[in-house]
Amino acid sequence: MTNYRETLISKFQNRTAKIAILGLGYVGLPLAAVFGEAGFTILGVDPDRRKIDVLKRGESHIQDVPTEVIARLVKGGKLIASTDFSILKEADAVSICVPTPLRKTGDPDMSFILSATDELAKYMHPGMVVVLESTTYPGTTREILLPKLGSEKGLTVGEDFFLAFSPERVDPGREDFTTLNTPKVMGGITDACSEVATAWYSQALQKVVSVSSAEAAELSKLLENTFRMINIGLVNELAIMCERMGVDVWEVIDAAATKPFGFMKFTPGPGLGGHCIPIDPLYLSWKMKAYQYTARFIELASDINTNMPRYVVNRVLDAMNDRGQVLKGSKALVLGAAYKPDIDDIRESPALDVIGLLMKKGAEVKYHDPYIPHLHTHDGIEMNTVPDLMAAVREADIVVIVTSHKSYDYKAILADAKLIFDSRNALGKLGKNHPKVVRL
Ligand code: SAJ
Repeated sequence: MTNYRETLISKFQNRTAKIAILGLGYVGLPLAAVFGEAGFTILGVDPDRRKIDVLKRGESHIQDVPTEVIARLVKGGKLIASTDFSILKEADAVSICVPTPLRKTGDPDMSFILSATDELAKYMHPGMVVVLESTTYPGTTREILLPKLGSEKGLTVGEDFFLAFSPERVDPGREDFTTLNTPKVMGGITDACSEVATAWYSQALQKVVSVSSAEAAELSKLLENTFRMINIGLVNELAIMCERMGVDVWEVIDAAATKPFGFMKFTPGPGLGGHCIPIDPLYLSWKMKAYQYTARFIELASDINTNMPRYVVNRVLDAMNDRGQVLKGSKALVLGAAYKPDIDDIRESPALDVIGLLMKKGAEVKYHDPYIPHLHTHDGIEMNTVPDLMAAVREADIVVIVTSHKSYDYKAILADAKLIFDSRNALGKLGKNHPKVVRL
């Protein structure tokens, strides 16, 4: 009777284990690079032919993975990239890093996990370890992956194969915390699963933290991002309350942030963007419905955050009205479309909502973003960034700062603009009590 636990652990220790990364996006490719640099042979699988063609040329399509790393791994035969899932039959270890978006209905879209698991199931063999990294609701690993990879294949988990969940903690563009040095939580279906998966990841990552179950690992990730979403909702509601009372919310938050313990600074804004924070918590509230429980904090915070674009546009209306101007027919310039500063990602960006709502109020809307050359609004309108920022600032009746990229010269913008609504306090002290500036 082969002891697959020992066999696998020794293969990880002597680097003879063949590692497959299923999904080569902003999570999978950095993970492939980290394991490749640790001396493993990597089988990179992704259905997107374009990604695979780029990798085969020894180039990287992910900003956090330098092309020279991919070139070195490909040239050394340590990274084999393919759209052909059948190479998984050679794998000893498989990490699944596929997207988990939401459907239009707000329910989890499990299609990527299901198709990846169904493909992998075709190539399952005794002596494999599988780790799911995609953020998902608690129970996914046990309820979906375990039957498809185990009992339906005649394999016994914890003996013939090993199955665990390990939440991704990749923050694209961040340089201080990377895949290599960010502590990694690992929770197995059985203790042996945790042990084998931890032994695997520990060969390359600096710190792996074992927890007692896959559910604990799945839920820890949702707590991390739900914590952020709820606290952002709190300061967004604080901004609404401060405006009612005529108090400067930015001053209030800065004052609270002087507390050296027991407080963590979050800042209000025009809404919640990105592919993690607005989405991950809804995986938890959705799952809780199966337990006849309403996750009220999540639903309330989600409601407040979702309403912020509309709140911002109403404040823009008020700012114009207070100056005897009408938004309808006016020229509005939205500054910053990416979902957060200094990146080129527009997924779920509140800028898309603000642009759409300004258009619905009859404004003539343009946008500028050095990272986002073009965009489609939720109503499918295609727009390109204005080519000449300062000309657009001078032409606009109101400039609406939505995302505060560092590259903007806010002093020059303030000098040339007629009126600015600053939803991010991008102008800082420049904008405080300035006749041309209204802040969230
Ligand atoms: N936001 C606010 N106020 C804040 C912080 C964020 O309005 O105080 C907005 C941002 O503008 C953005 C959205 O929330 O639209 C999300 O911002 P984020 O800073 O949470 O950035 P993300 O979405 O890139 O979150 C990722 C997450 N990383 C992972 O899931 C692995 C999150 O856990 C990280 O904490 C976050 O990066 C980070 O710290 O940069």
